[in-house]
Amino acid sequence: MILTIPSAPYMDQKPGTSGLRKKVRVFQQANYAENFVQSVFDVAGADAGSTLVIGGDGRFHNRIVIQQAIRMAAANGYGRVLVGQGGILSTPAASHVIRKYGASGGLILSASHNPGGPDEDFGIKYNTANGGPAPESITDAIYAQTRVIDRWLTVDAPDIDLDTVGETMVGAMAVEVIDPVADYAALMEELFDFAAIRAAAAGGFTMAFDAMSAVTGPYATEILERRLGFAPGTVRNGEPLEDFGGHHPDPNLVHAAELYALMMGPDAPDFGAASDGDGDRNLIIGRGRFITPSDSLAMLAANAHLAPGYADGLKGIARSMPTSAAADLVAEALGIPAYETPTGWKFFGNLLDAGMASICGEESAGTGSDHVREKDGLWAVLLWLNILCVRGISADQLAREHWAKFGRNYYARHDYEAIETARADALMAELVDSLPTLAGQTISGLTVAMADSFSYADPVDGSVSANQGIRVLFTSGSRIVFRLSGTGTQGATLRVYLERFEPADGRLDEPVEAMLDELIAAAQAIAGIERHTGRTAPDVAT
Ligand code: VG1
Ligand code: CO
Repeated sequence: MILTIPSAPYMDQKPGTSGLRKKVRVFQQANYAENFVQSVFDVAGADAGSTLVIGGDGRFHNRIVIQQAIRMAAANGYGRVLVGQGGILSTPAASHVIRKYGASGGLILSASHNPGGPDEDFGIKYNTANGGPAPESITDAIYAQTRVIDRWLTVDAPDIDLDTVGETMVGAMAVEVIDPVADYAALMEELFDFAAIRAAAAGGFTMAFDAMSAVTGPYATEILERRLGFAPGTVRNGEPLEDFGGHHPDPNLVHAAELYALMMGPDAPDFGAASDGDGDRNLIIGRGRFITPSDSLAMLAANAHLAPGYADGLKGIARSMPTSAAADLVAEALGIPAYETPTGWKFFGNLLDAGMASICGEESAGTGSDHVREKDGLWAVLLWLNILCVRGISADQLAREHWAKFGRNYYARHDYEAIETARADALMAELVDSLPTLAGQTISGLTVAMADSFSYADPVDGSVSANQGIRVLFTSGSRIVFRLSGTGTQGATLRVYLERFEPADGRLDEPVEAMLDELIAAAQAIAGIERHTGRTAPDVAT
């Protein structure tokens, strides 16, 4: 029997860069998660009997929302729910499961790289039938619905056993608990030269993978240790924990400091990598050589043909606007189009569906391809392994060779976290006001060539997304981008992206900070960061 539970709207359920993210305590309020899930179902309007995928990154509060969402799906007319065992599905695995089983969509319960636990973050994201994050037209409609919602639907049924693979009925709906790893691992075997990687591992090639006590542990253990033969212990922090062991599951140089120290030390294995809370990000560090995510995108694109899944070449390369232009140079050399989209994976979906791009990437450690419709952490690690093992060179050698051919885009991102929202808004408003007069000015020795607020017109459906970040381009080819984060749950986070290009015959192996000195000073001057926020240095530099 379907129960209609009266409810009242919460006015703060606007999805950000990647779904709705709030503190767990916010999600624990009566009807809070239910209102959002019901709004998703109301907007999705799935055909009766269709399939819904549900998975999460295993963080605190996951199981409670999963059980509730299953009952609500039954009441909303879904015919079947596929849910990962233990409530676990990495974001890319969920995307694959949606596509493989023809589901009408999926709920991914994750706050990704944000910390987890009773006092930390939780999140809900809706993906559509193509396996990708719902586009803005849908997230806007979901938000509108959350502001008027007055009821949610459920059935009277007990919790299901999430830990045992198999099928149960909830009302008239079938719920199938699936192995979260099997389908994904099979897809990776299709795309990559596992034999070459296996041979290298057997021949002494070593690696370390830090799963950061998040969702990728079971995937990495199955693929790297069992199928590819890397030594037991290659996967570190491989058990998903509800609070990620108290750490931020964000694979950058600050939060994956232990891996970085290992890779720069005397006992470094040949290759190091890490992934984030929900398994869609990747960190790549060769022995003695950190590869920025922007460079990683370019280097993977330049060598992707060495993997069986990409042997026919790439159709195009897409990157988010703040990501460095290194990938554009590869696209130009390959004679394929390059696309520049706003931040967030949802903007790549149309390009991938239309067959206009094969590989996409973001400076925030997200890389992926048309094999799914999400960024994919382990996919990037496996493509790196495939390339290195087939070519028999190190990550450091590959990077040097790449720069010697294409030049180097020195790059860093500076994050100023938990700024008072009003101050951050004032800083951005003042930046916007200064745009008409910035061009021609010389700041910290750098002359501004062009400054604007980035607006994107989707080449497939024509939809326009404005106000996607402030770009300041200098006559030297350097660039600064300013934007506010859309994934934080506390105050505002200002992101400052710094990029300086050195041509192939330029200074290719200098310390990054030193190369970006002038740009860092210019960013302070242009945005008045200290004046607005009182901060003289970022909280996180990656
Ligand atoms: C950040 C990154 C963005 C990424 C998003 C989701 O967004 O900058 O590139 O797509 O997180 O990543 P923002 O708005 O905070 O800058 V994840 O791994 O949360 O799914
Ligand atoms: Co993520």
